[in-house]
Amino acid sequence: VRSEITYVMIKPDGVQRGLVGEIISRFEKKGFKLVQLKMMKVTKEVAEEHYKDLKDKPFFPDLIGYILSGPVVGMVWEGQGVVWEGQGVVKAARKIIGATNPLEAEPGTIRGDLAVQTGRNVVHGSDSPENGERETALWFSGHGIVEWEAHMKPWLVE
Ligand code: DAT
Ligand code: MG
Repeated sequence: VRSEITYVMIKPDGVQRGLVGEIISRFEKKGFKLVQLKMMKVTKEVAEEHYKDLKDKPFFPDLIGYILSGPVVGMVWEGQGVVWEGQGVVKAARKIIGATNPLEAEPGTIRGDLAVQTGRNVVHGSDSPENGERETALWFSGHGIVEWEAHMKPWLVE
């Protein structure tokens, strides 16, 4: 079995505000391993599939409009032994991202530091290992991840 992965996406506001480097840098500096990365124009089909669990929510049309409003940067991160509260990179990445509502996100998190509104919360992170796999397959349409040997792991974990 392969390591747990999470799909992280810089939303159109993050791209337009010039936060791509800042956001990537936070995961990179934490010690996660980048295994996929792409800038892309989103299609309605992919956006709706990505957020299918929310399709009955009143904010769904606005959410899809937001995600379609400009290019996004999608990436996949592996945790390299990171475990937080018994779970891997998915949970740890969401800790770095912060609460859905940026006004409730702690300072030091991406949303807590860089965003002010739920409807412009700059970044997405998978909410389960299953969704990490599902979203990676969806956004990278079966291209999978790049297998490479990162040499930092023994410097991150005992
Ligand atoms: P998250 O992005 O933290 O995983 P989610 O999966 O519950 O949050 O919702 C996906 C996105 O939908 C979220 O980033 C912003 C939008 N959203 C969620 N709840 C909302 C609400 N109550 N009003 C407006 N937009 C909302
Ligand atoms: Mg979510």
